[in-house]
Amino acid sequence: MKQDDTQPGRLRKAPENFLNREGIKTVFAEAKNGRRDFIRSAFAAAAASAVAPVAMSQANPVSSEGGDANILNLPAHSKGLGQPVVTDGYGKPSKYESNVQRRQSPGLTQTTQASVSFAPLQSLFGIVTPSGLHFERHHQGWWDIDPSKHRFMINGMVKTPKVLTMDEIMRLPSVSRFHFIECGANSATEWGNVAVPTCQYTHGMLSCSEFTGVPLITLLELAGADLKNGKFVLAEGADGSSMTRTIPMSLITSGEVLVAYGQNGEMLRPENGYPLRLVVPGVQGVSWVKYLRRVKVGDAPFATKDEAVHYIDLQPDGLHRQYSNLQECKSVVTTPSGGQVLLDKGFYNVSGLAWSGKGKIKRVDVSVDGGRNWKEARLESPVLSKALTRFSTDWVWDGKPAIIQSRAIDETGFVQPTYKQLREVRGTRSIYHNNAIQSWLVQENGEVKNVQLS
Ligand SMILES: Nc1nc2c(c(=O)[nH]1)N[C@H]1C(S)=C(S)[C@@H](COP(=O)(O)O)O[C@H]1N2
Ligand SMILES: [Mo]
Repeated sequence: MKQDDTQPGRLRKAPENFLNREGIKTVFAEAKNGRRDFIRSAFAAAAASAVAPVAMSQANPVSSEGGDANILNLPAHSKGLGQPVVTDGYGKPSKYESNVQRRQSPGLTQTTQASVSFAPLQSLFGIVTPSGLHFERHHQGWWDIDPSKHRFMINGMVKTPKVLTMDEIMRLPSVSRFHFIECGANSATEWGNVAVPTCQYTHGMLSCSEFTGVPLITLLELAGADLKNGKFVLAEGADGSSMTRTIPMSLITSGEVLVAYGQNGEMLRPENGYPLRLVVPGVQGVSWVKYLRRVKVGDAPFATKDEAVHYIDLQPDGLHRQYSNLQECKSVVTTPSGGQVLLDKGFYNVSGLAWSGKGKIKRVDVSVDGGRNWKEARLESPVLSKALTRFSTDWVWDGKPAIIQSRAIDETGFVQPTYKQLREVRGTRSIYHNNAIQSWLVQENGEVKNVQLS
């Protein structure tokens, strides 16, 4: 891929190239001016190039034959004394990585108190999101709560209501598990048509961490919860949004739901709910209540504001669907993706992420010709249930326009839908739960653009 002018040596073009007003205007204008026709004609002109497995050596990804002769001149860092150990605070990424940041979307109205930041998926490897790059969604801002003062209450249909301190919770047997969290509104801007340029904004309300905590069932049993008649649990946060969500008891008795304090080997970050958050694997982000202060056992769903008015799905017949908890099978190619620039023809490792709220990813197919031909991608291990799965495949770009897509299939056999299939069932005016196949157009000049095929 082309090097970013502002960052010598980088392989990826910085996403903020698309944050300037002109760039955003162009993307919107193109989307309006019948971009779909443009794509169709551009694509029809190009011979359909199928994905072919090719060994790296054959494809020769290194352009200049002999390489840089400067390799023989030792730089200062090979001859002098380096920096001493870092003992003055928390370790930080290289200054050359300062482009890799959470960002606010150019496709959303900006408020004075920003409430969503998107994870830079295009710059990440593997399946774990570094905690400082985890997306954020705050309904009423974030807090850094003093853990010594934080209390967690269990009440409702229980024998003995309890109020626990963090110390009391952290004495209990704990588990650590990798899970993805995806906001139900991820990809919401794309329901009507192309709206934002990069995968940071189309898919970046998605992250995956190793969470550590106590299974909620352990805490419910401590309080003597009525597990026979108690069919639902209300989870409540301690921030000003009074975030409250109903969790079905079946998810809790399976042992999957965690009252978590750990994230990627350390305590949760304040933005992500420090010191305590609910982890509800496979379920949309809003149910992962942060700053968790109370769970209440009940015998019916609670129909609170965040489940009666928000996070509901408008259907084509005008009715709303409530409690669409599970995040269905979905995937996205993160390299190459919108905003990146391919350096030249030749070999590229096409790589992306797949996930399903119903369990493990079984297979991911990749197409480079807009869905006419598909090839099964490699799944990187580990492939974990309700966690991100990394896939990749070999591709030799012939320099002609190409449309790159991925299609995930989970262990239940669910196949990720095309936009056409999704819109047939869900219409075009929905907000939440868009799991359609994403398309990236690689143009002849190497620039990659967000497009949709009708
Ligand atoms: N207490 C509380 N919990 C909350 C929220 C909130 O605003 N307050 N936002 C919810 C939403 S909508 C999402 S998508 C996730 C976001 O989690 P994150 O900020 O750790 O990425 O937290 C959920 N839990
Ligand atoms: Mo969300």
